[in-house]
This record gives sequence, structure tokens and C-alpha cells, in this order.
Amino acid sequence: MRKLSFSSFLPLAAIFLLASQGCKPKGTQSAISGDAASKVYVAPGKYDEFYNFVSGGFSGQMSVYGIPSGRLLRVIPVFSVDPEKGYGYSEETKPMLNTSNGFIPWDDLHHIALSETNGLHDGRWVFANGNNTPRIARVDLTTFRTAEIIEIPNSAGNHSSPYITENSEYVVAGTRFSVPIGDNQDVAINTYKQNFKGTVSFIALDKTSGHMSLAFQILTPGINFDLARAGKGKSTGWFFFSCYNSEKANTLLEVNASQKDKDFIMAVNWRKAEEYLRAGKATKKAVKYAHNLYDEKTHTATSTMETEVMVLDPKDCPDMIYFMPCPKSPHGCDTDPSGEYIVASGKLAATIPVFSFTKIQAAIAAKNYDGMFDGIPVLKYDAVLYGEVQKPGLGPLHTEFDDNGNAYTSFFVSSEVVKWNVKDLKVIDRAPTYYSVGHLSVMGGPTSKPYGKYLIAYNKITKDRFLPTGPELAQSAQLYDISGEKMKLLLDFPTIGEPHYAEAIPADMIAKNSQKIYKIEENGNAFAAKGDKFARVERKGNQVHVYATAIRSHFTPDNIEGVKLGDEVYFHITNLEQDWDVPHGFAVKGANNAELLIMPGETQTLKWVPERVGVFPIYCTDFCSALHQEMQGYIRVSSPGSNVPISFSTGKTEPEQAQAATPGK
Ligand code: RUQ
Ligand code: CUA
Repeated sequence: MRKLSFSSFLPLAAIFLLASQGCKPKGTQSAISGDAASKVYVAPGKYDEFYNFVSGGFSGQMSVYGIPSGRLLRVIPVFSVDPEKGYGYSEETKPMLNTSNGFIPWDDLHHIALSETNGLHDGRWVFANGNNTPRIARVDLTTFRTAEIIEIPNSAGNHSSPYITENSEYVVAGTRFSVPIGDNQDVAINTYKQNFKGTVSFIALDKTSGHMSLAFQILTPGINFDLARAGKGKSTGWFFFSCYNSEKANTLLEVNASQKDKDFIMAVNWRKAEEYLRAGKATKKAVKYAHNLYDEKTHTATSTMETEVMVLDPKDCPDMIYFMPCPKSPHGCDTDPSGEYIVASGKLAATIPVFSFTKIQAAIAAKNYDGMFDGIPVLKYDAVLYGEVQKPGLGPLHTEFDDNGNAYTSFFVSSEVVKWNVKDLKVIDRAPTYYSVGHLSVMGGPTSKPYGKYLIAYNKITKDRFLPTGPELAQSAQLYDISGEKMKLLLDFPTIGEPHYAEAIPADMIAKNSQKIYKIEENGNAFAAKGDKFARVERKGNQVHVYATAIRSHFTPDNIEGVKLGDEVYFHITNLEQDWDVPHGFAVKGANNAELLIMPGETQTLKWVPERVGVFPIYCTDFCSALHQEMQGYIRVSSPGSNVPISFSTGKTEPEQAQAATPGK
């Protein structure tokens, strides 16, 4: 028995072994055209043309690059703590990483979705998924900060996420793992077929604030959702998800979930789902999920535990979802700018099927079914197929589109990007990638009007492309000029973490809205000291609250006494600066914590529990002025029984209330 399954395992293994060894295109020093350098050269002091928001994979963060230069502009902490910015370390930001499993300092961030209005980027927010502990984050593009994180219940592995509808009505998430859902979750794993279910979740966005709320979930058969895209234009009101494991295997999926010739694309009529929701067809289910919101006025996050979700079951909601057969273990599922064509990339398929939305509608109307899957109609492949791209390459993963009716598909196994025409399905050009490309990003690619011009390939493996850095090598992006018929490689640049999806948007849509400071008079943090005269230190039981200010180049107060071992010290630091680009940092020697990085006008809090008696330096970590190095002070910690009173000062050599420690107990 073992033998049998391993022999069927071999061909696949061979394919992926090839890939992991870098099925290396010939001539790695491929000809770079003479003008490549000038095309990516952004002179000192000049700005890039596009912002590129790039997933950080298992770093849990999102990074921002300028295109075409490939310069790293910022790492935005999203799902992982970031000591550089105090994210997840300050008292104000800790609630952002709260979940129903408690505080989780990490996730696996795969996909990016920029908000849209009428199918076009509107430059307001960028969304990202946490693949591990199912979460979706919203980053505010005026501050480049994570503004909100919502956990997704009844989900296990939030890979097919976050995809956005063309007017940002919803960000949508499909579960990668099906799991037992409902009251009894303690079931044998081999009862997968009976007990495991999938879900897709529709998270509504408030039009003005962007606030997320879980509007409804759709219960699905126990398959795995991989990727998705919203319909647009013609197909508005629909959503398409790629699914694998229609075999419903619960072990050795690389063999057992690759048995069938075809898996599925699931088409969801979400307008219809909304109707069913309004008609009371959904059931309220008890769940537990965290909803975390960062308030820009208090500079403080709150975490609320939500307890219910509305679930639609397709058996009560006819005509809401359909399956379309799709060869073979589909990964990417992408809609073209018109919304008519849905391109599915089967990782093990020899062709790329292109489905037609018009034909899907006709097949539904004619009930042109190829049977049912768990009670859900399966549309006939030939009835919904527009055509197949023949012999495109090995291991197709993802497709992006330009503004001229062309599609670009990444091929992981054959390490190339293939350009083909969406209408006649003919291959136009192929370009090697170095190596094992995953996602692609055309500027504005997922919108109704891509900007075109550049394509970026995100590579899993770089091998010999960069200077070696020990056992782990840089992952990378490669920039191609796609303005002509042929793709031209212009630039390699390393990325932060493993890049999955990325989206690029013209710089002027974001740059003009970028926030420069927080107005001190609008600072609503409960612990703010909005001027030196409010600076103070207060004891509340065993808590000592330091309300301090920071301004070039000192803290007020900078000498603090009266803390005792066993106390918890809260440093609430208000940055009084009202100038762009003048954050102050704050750190305490020996604290089991990170620093704070406090923006102008903002208050942030560092908790410190001293572990020994002594005098501890505090200092600013961000080189803020010529006298930055002088921006420092001391805090004294006395023994638990000491009678040193709370005292504090700045600029006095002898603090008035300070006294010598009494010896002893
Ligand atoms: S995936 S490399 Cu996690 Cu988007 Cu396709
Ligand atoms: Cu403030 Cu350095």
C-alpha cells in the first residue's frame, strides 16, 4: 500500500524537486539592454513614480518600495511585533495583536489589497491577510500604520484573502484549511469527509472610516480555498475562489489532493448572498474573535472580543454558489480588467483555462450542470470555458493584466513569466525569472484600468543572484519593462521576508495625503502631558506613572526617584515636537521590552518592571538633533522597604524632594 501511494507521488515530487533546485534558466547573466540602468535610475532627491506595497510573508510585515528604483521606503508592522517602532511593545499598540488565542506576536502575511472605488485605486487603505491565525488588517495610507485588525472565526489558515470588491464594499477571505465547525470539534481527523467544512467570509467596510465588520460567512464543502478575486465590470456582484483538495483528503495531500483531473473554481453571487442575509436565511452562530482598532486621536488600540457571526448555508440559499471544474490544483484565480475573463492557474495543469463570465451566466440559466458536489451545482467545463492557453509553461501560479489586453502568468517550475493575449489566448513573449517566481504585480494590475508600464516578479529562490549571506539567501523582486511587445528585465532588488502578492499605485495618489505630524492639541491619549508643566510622576499603589515630555533634546522629567522594587513603572512619553520627521525614541536600560518611537504630537507608553535596585539610564534612541546623545536621564530604583519618596526634576542638580535611601529592609 505504501509502495503504491509513493509511486504515484513520484512524478509530482520530481516536478517540485526540479523547482526547488531552481530549474535554472539558461544564461543567468542574461542580456540586460543598455538603457536598463537609466530606466530604473531615480536621481538623488527625486521621487519614484509608484509606491509598491509588498507582502512580507513569514515576517508578518508589509514593506513599501519605490518603483522603478526598488528602494525600500518603509516596513509597516502589521501582524508581527516590531521593536524598531515599538509596535506590539508599547501599551498603546499591544491590543492590536490580541486574538481569541491571546496575544500573538507574529503571522504569515501573504496578500495585499488596495482599496478601490469604481474598480480603480482610491489610495485610502491597504489590506493584508494573516494566513496563520486568520486575520485581516487594514493599514491607513495617510499614516502608513496598521489601523485595524479583525480575526476571522470558523476559519483555519486565511490564505484566500484579502480580496476586495470594486467599490470596497467587502474584503473577502476563504479558509485554506477546512476544519470541524460547530459545537463538537473534538472529532477524529479521518472523519474529514463527514465533519470538516470550509467557509468564505465577507467583511464589510465602512465607506468613510474603512472600519471592518464581519457581515456574513458562507458555509462550504470541506475543501481548501487557495486564492480569489472579486468580479468587476461585467462580473460585478460575483466572487471567484480557487479550490483544491476536492478529494477531501486529510493526509498526504501532495498525493491525495492531486488525484482528480479537475478541482474547482467556486463562483459566489454575493449580491444574492446579501439578499438571503436580508431575508433572514442566515443562522447566528456563537464564535469568538478579536476586533482591534487603533484610534488616531488617543493613539491607543482597543481590542474587543466579538461573539457571533451570521452564517449562510448554501442548502438554504439556492443560486448563491456554483462550482466550475478547473484543472488541476488551481492556485491563482484572477479576473481581467473587463471582468469578463477569469483565469485560473492549475499548479499541475498543462494549460491555463480562461473562463467566460457571459458563458457562466448562460450555463447557470440553462442549468448546464455536470452533476452536484455536496448539493452545489457543478457547471459543465466546456459550457463555461472561453478557451485554454496551450503549452504556456510549467507550474502556472498567478496572472496579472496590463492596459492593452495582455495577461502575464508566473510559472514557478519553469521560472518564467509568460505574456499572452487575453482575446486570442496566444503566447506573445516569455521572460526568465531568477528563480521560481510566485506572484506578479503589474502597476494597477488588479484594477479595471491597469497602469501597465512595469511588471514585478516576486521570486522564492535567488541562488546566485546576490552576494551570499550564509545559509539563507535574499528573496527578491525583479522589475520588467512591459511597455513594449517584449518584456525587458531592468532590475533585481531583495525584499523583506518572503514576498507573496504586492500592489503598486501611482505615488501622487498617496504622497499628497501623507500625514506629517499629530497635532498636539488634538492628542486625546489619557496619559498625555501636553507641555512641560504637565510633566509629573505619580504613584498609584504599586504602579508608578511617569508623564513625561520629549523635545529636542531632553526629557521632562529626566531625574526620577522613589520607584521601589516590585513596582510597575509606566513611562507615558509625549513628543511635543510639531515638525515633520522628528520622532523621539525612548528606552530604559535592561527593560524586558523594546523601545518606543513616538511621532510628533503623539503619546506612547512603555511598561517597565525593574528587577533590581539601582540607577538606570533612560535615553532617546532616534538621532533627533545635534544634542541627541545628551537626550538622556536616570531613574532610581530603591529596595522595597525604602522610604525614598517619589520625586522628579529636569535641570536641577539636586531634586528638591529626593532623599538618600534609608538602609535596610
Ligand atoms: S501564494 S506564490 Cu500565498 Cu499568494 Cu502564490
Ligand atoms: Cu530625541 Cu534623540
